[in-house]
Amino acid sequence: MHVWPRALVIVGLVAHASKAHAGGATAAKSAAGSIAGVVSFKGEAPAPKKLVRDSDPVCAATERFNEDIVVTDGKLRDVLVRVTQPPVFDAATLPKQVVINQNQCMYEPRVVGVVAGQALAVQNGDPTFHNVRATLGDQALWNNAHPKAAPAIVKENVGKAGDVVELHCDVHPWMHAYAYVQASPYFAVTNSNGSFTIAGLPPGNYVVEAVHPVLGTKTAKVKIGAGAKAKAKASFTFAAK
Ligand SMILES: [Cu+2]
Repeated sequence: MHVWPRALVIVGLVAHASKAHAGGATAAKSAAGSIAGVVSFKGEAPAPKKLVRDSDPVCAATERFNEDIVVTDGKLRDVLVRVTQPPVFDAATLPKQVVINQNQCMYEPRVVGVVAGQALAVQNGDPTFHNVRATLGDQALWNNAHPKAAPAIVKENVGKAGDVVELHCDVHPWMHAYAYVQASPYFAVTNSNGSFTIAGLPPGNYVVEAVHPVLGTKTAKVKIGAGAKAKAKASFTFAAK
């Protein structure tokens, strides 16, 4: 007779308990609740700084600006907003790949969320040579040459939930992107309007985390109710460090 190792049983119990805590229900992504809001930047936004890109004529053909902190009318781009104890989800319904393109010698988008198990595909839309070097903190992960017109670089295992994988190009040192590995698809990344919506959440109490690559992390508590109270709001404000 097979005896389950004790550790396995305990892990199973913990997983079940956290599921109940998150939303009180095992929900599909079709639940009616949502958390929407805006991320603002308080104070004077850093002036857009033009990047010097004369080293490569392809890059020099367009004018682009430093994207460490992108503020438009007081709203902050590139903030990843997620619920910290997400309901369960069906991984089979997720897109197989999250795509980052290299366009005008910039990563687009600069910030993505990748659910653990999804692949990351980096495309080269530029008529020039890039390399894509990935790091996790101080750790080197991989480094691929990416000549023009070459197929996408596809990485099946980006990392584990919580990892922040950073992409760099050594040909064009201003290029920098962030792939936040997520435990669930219950996240959104702000566009230049600073707005986000996380949909498909069942009623419950949530801790919502907003993460910016340079400005850090903010959290908020949000309650999703039933019926008319299913559409919850959250807002975050970052300031210069
Ligand atoms: Cu490059």
